[in-house]
Amino acid sequence: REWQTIKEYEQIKFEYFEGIGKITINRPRYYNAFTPDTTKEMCDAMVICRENPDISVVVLTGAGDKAFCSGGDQNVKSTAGYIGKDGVPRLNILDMQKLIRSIPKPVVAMVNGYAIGGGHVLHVVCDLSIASEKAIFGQTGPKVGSFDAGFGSSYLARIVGQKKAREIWFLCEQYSAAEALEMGLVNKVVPHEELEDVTVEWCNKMMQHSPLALRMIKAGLNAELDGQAGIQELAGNATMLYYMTEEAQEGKHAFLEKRKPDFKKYPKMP
Ligand code: 2NE
Repeated sequence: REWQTIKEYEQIKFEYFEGIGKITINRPRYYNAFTPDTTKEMCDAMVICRENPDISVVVLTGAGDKAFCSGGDQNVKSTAGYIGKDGVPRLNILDMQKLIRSIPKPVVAMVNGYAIGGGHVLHVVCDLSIASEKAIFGQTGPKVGSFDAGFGSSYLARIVGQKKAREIWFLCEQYSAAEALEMGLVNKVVPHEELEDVTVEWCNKMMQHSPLALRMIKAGLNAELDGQAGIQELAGNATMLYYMTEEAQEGKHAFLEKRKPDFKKYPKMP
């Protein structure tokens, strides 16, 4: 499979293959821990995935065979966040979480190794997680002086239940891929060497289906949990679909032609 580079970055790889945009955190030396600059690059690539009509599905993974992502890079953790090139402390991984959640396309975590701390949260917020048999999962926050009480807790609890989510955060244990599957934390576990093949197979299956239907399902599943921000997403999709109707076009045309709109001719469905 020949992945084509979409854009060059310093700390991630961003590639394309037959409808799939693949974002790979490329810091294997640090088990793919992210700095604010890594995250900035991931967000940039994610926005390109949202805007590019040739990309139907996004895959998120880590370089090498040790780690998917080990969370925030502890070397650059400061007193008010993680410090990047500009010297400003920030927690911009939350921006990436929001982008994963709101992009109207499926995002698949291809978990090739450790998914730990903020790296674990990243796979949690993806729509689907496919794990190598070698993958290991867990939160470490309370052990290393951090926590994610946002999606990393509430959405995790929606997935594995309140008791298990509290266990994961309070005990900071590590879980095998089999245990993750057992608790519904991942969708599938596959032999390490088959990870990309199976991920691409799943992407291909999704790409055979109606993108609008997948988009509406994602927005609807988000809306149930995300309060007004979730409703905004769902409503934005409804508006887009409404704009595609003749009825909505009539309103615009009438305004531009300086006449009264005639909405009577449009059907009122039961
Ligand atoms: C991932 C894990 C369990 C792997 O353990 P092991 O024993 O297999 O490898 P090792 O030797 O610990 O790691 C290999 C190299 O990667 C670096 C290590 O320092 C080590 O480097 P050297 O000693 O060879 O120089 N490395 C690994 N993770 C790193 C990290 N996060 N930052 C910088 N360097 C890292 C084990 O490495 C581990 O537990 N890693 C730390 C996981 C962690 O606590 N992450 C931060 C959680 S907080 C967070 O991510 C967060 C949040 O909670 C809320 C919001 C935003 C972020």
